Amino acid sequence: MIKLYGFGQSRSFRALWALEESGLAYEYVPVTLRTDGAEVDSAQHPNYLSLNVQGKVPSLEINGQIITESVAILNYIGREAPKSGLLPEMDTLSLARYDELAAFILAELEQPLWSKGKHVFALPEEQRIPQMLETAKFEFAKAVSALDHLLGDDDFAINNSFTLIDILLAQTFNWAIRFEYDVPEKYVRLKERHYARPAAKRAFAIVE
Ligand SMILES: N[C@@H](CCC(=O)N[C@@H](CS)C(=O)NCC(=O)O)C(=O)O
Repeated sequence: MIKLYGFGQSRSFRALWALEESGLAYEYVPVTLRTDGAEVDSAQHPNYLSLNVQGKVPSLEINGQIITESVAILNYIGREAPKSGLLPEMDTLSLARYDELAAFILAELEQPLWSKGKHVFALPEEQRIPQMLETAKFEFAKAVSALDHLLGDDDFAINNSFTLIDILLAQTFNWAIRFEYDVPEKYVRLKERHYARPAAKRAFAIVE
């Protein structure tokens, strides 16, 4: 049995959505972030820290083995559910395009969003730098322009079918919208199109 540890619409939502798309059997275990480690559902509780030393989500437990990092978890789900098409059979070049987009979304597109999170609430107060917020907006706009060149005009990012990359993109733009970044209309529409999928709605109902 697969167990997903997650929190709300955080990065763990990517994995929850992918599990709903995959048809795999799983259990969802909600944890709370930045809460007192004495609370049993806290990601700072010793039980959770023994699974994920950083006290972060998502974590996926597979027969007692723990996998962290949302992209590794998504790829695991895609490989375990080949019929879902989430991670389709690809030639080497398409696979390189897939890896390129996954790396870009994590290293370039989400980083300015996480900068805001870190400098508004996640870092200890004495480590926060308020000026980072303007820099983060600037970096996000640059990443969005670069993404325009990486994506084609299709409804889906890869091979004109829904894959894990579409989950990554939609969840990251949802995050940007919630954090009040300037998101171009076409990416607002991308997010809305993919969040209208039945599996996304089911995942959303679990966390709301
Ligand atoms: N690179 C990791 C990042 C995981 C991460 O930072 N998760 C955030 C939630 S979106 C978290 O658990 N933060 C806990 C904290 O900051 O205390 C991934 O993609 O899974």
